[in-house]
Amino acid sequence: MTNTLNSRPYSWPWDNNLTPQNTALVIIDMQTDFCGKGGYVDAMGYDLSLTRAPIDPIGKLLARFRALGMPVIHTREGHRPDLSDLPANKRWRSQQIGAGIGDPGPCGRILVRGEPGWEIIPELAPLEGEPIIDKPGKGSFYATDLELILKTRGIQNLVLTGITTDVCVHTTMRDANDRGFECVLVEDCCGATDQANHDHAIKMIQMQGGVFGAVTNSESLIQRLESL
Ligand code: C5J
Repeated sequence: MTNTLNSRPYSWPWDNNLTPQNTALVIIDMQTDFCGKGGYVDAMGYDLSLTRAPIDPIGKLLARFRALGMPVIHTREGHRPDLSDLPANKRWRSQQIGAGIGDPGPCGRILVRGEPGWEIIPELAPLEGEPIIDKPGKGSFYATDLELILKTRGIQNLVLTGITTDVCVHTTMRDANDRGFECVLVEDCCGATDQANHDHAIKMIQMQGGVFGAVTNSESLIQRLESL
C-alpha cells in the first residue's frame, strides 16, 4: 500500500499530511443544468457526453470518502427566483447563446434555485449531513460560507471534482489556493464543455511547480486513501 499519491507535478499534499479529518471531497455543480438533457449546457448546444463523463468516477470516489467517514461537500450554481443576485451582464451573455439564465426551459427556469434543472443529479445526490454550498458565481467561495465551514472543521486539503473543469472547478481551485488550502484536481472526475479547454485547464495547474496545486486521477487517489 502506497502512502504517497501519484500526482503531478508533485506528490500531493505538499507535506504528505493527509488524514481522514483534514481532507474533503468537493463536488462542484453536478446539476442537471450542467450535465442533463434539457439543461443549461444542453440548451447552449454543447456535447453532454463531456460533462457526463465524470459521473461514474465521482460516484466511485464519493463512495470511498463516505465509507471512510471523510468530509464531502457539494456545490450548486444558481440564482434566487427573483434574480436579484444575477448580474445583468451574466444574464445578457447567457441570452446571447440562447440559454438565458432565469428563462423557462425543459428543466424549468435555467439555473434558478428550486427548479428541476438546478438540482444535483440523482446519481450523486447529497446525503443528510453533507454540506451543500449554494453559490451565485463560478467560484465556490464568492458570497458563500464555504471557507467558514472548512476552517471550522479543520479541513486543509481539498480534492476537487465536478464541472466544468475550466470554469467553476478552476475558479474554485484558484480561490482556494489563494486562501492557503492545498488542492488536488482529479482529472477523470472533471469535465468541460470543450475537451481542449479541459486539457489546457489541467496543464495550467502544473505550471510553476504546481501554481494552483496538483493533478491526479481517481484510481491513484482511491489507492492512497486505502493507506490512511
Ligand atoms: C459554468 C460551471 N460553466 N459550473 N458553470 O457556467 O462551470
